[in-house]
Amino acid sequence: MPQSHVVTISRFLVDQQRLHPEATGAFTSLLHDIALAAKLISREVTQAGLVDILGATEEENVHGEAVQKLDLYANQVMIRALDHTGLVACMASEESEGLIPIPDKFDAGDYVVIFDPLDGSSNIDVNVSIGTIFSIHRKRSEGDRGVLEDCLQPGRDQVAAGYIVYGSSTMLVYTSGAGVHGFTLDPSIGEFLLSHPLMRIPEPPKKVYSINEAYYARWSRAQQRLVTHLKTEADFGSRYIGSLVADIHRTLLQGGLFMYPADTKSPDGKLRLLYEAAPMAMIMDQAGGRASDGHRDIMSIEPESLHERTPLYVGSHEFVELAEKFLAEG
Ligand code: FDP
Repeated sequence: MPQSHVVTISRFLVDQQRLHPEATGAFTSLLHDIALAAKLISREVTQAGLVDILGATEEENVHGEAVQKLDLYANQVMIRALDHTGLVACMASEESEGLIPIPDKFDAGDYVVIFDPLDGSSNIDVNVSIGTIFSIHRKRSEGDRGVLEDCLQPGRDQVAAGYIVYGSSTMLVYTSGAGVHGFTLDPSIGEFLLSHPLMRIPEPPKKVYSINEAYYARWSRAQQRLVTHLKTEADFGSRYIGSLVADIHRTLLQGGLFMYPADTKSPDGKLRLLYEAAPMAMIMDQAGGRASDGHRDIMSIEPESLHERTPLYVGSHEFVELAEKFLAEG
């Protein structure tokens, strides 16, 4: 069906900025820079099968996982898109152990950007959707440049969060606290076009749970009971891609419950609070859903370290509450 009008992400961001007369335009530019990085990463991801770029490098990231070449590329693209703009106070990334400072030769700004440049990277070689996740805070320390404490802020203090999913099409989904908006990349013109304004998790939701069920034996009794309940009594179906951005994107569009619980091997779960759980929590919250660590809201957790992990239960409000109820019963 022909569109009556086409809204590019640039146009949309400028229109949003106009709703806030006090805005300086810095935030609009920052999101614009992230959208540019997304296009560069998307180009490389879609060409990955064509060029000799696949396969792990010799290096390991700070979690001891094999780093794939595209991870390094995506990390560099994000850093280079943001470090020289004068908008960013400091950055942190899954691929870097410590804080990523803004080089002295560039001005620093007010925003702190934390990202996972290429999440789900074990899926690259098998052509499964992967993604970039970002979380934006305002610097709260006094100095000119950001410090670690600026990154260790709870999810509720995020000023924006989003992800890009590199799937059958590339989509950028973000919120700055006024709803969740999705843009699809039109590769023929190189523009993100508004395709999903004001996204809401469907009500009633699709009854789908998403978890790596192969870890069943490592779960707590309560977790085992929850999943048994969902499939035997509550009549749920199951979907698990094993790529967080893709699993969350499906959950946002259709409803359901995504879980990555604590288990005997990973007592704090596997997923990272600052650049996986917290940004997804803000998106879900803004879309009418919820995110929890099984006991408390992800948005309320005060982080203690950059790469801290958390169990994650995210998706439709009623399903996250159901999970919390089972876990509380022990
Ligand atoms: P990956 O290891 O491929 O990078 O946090 C990383 C992540 O993928 C998530 O994207 C995904 O949801 C999860 O790990 C999958 O973990 P399991 O293989 O343990 O299910």
